[in-house]
Amino acid sequence: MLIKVINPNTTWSMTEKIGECARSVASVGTTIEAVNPSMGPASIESHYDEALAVPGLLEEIAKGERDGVDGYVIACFGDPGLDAARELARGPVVGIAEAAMHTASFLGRGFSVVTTLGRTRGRAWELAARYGMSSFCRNVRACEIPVLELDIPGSQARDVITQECKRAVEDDEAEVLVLGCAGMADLCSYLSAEVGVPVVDGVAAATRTVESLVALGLSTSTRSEYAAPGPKQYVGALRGFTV
Ligand code: 2AL
Repeated sequence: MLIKVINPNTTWSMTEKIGECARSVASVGTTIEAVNPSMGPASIESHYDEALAVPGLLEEIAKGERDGVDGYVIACFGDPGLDAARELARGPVVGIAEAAMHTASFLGRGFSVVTTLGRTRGRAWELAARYGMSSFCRNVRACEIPVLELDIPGSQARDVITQECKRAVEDDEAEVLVLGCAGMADLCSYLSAEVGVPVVDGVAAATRTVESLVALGLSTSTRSEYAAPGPKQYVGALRGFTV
């Protein structure tokens, strides 16, 4: 089975970390191809970043279709381009926020999301509502750590995130924690041991979810909304996206 894990930002060190995490949970016999787009923002921390990350992400989905990929993970907590990716791909496509939130809902009555910048909290709340997770999501907490700081050796990021996770358990009465950024994937077991509640990393959860769907022979319905987009001309810088 070939699963393509797409980091929609263009920072290769983060892509490597995400790939290692996905490989560490994948079954024997599953190949993980971890990639990032060749164009787009270095990190995704605003609606602007998110919008401009999507064309490069869709280019990777289109390439994956030519390469016979069985399923895809979108490894950014805003789940950018998820609906569009589902229209292009034959196999299942799962975002890390949706996989993490659904997984957390199996493990306790309420979870808190611990994320990077405060300005991304609105998107996380919006996704919780979209995925039917509003009654499980107790809070979305920000550490005010920029995404790329997670990759700097010796930064205070791990300590700040640990403290925020402890506050989530105390103040929100969260029974489960959800990591709000793909760049936090490597902190999952450390945080779980430190804080004493299950901590869900979306990269691992989405990788296993895609694996399960493929193994079950299940893929996105093409019945209506997720049917392949109709033929249309795209012009200017987007002319390569004409279908
Ligand atoms: C993210 C993420 O997962 N990757 C990225 O570039 N930005 N999300 C976030 N909330 O910071």
